[in-house]
Amino acid sequence: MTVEFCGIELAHPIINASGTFDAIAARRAFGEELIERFPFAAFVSKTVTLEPRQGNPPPRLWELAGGLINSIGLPNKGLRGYLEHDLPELATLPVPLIVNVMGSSRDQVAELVSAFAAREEVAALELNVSCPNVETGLLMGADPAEITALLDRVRPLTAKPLIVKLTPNATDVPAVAVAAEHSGADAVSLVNTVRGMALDPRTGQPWLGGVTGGVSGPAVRAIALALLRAVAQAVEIPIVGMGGVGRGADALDLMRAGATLVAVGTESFRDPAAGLRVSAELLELLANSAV
Ligand code: RRO
Repeated sequence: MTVEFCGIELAHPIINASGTFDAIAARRAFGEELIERFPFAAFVSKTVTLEPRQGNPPPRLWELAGGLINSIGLPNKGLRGYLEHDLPELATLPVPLIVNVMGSSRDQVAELVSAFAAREEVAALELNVSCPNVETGLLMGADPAEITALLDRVRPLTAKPLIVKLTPNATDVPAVAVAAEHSGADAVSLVNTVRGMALDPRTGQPWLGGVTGGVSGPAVRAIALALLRAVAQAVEIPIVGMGGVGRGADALDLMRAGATLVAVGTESFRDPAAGLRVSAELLELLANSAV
């Protein structure tokens, strides 16, 4: 079952959520077998920023009954390090590469978009305007006017598909999606994580080094489904749905609500091959149902 997404042909509708699957580390840990049977139809890389970042202080994760709270804080090698070390290796993956970028100003995002516009290894760009763990990212993606200003600035810089990743932590998520569509976004993806917090049971103080974090996993599935349906009713551009997908049935739900592609995130931490299982289950369900 091939799927067309923004002019890119994919073998099936299941991709990874940015930052939840490290293809380079997976290759080291599991060998070429994982690469030959790659779990996703496209690979979305972890967010790249202009300058290298250390990320947030530990602890960075809290496990919930229904998922995780993360406060990772975008550790990455920065644009130059990514181009030099990661891009050559990611370009050898057997699937199209989508690079996720984030800046704390329009100029920073513009510099990142321009740099990747020139790289033929990159099939599409995902603009992360929705990280819950950096104040500026949250503000950009919560305000339709800010999304319009951002797209007006970066849209002319590349012919590659631009996917805007939406936060659920906004008053009016469909309004942000409409602003993205009107300013030339090719697709939107949702949801990034839902802001949450955990206390250390021994001290009563915040557990995470970043104090608050982003909730993901089964705990957010119903939130993602409702927001996806609302966004699908507001825009015509394709949607990448994500939020607590662990089975083919979860992916089918998001597709029924309007998603063209579905991303697996937190489930890949438990099972790095989860994408393969979800896509096999989804294809079976699609074969047996009139969607
Ligand atoms: O790195 C993170 O803390 C992070 C990012 Br960039 C994001 O977009 N979503 C998230 O839950 N964590």
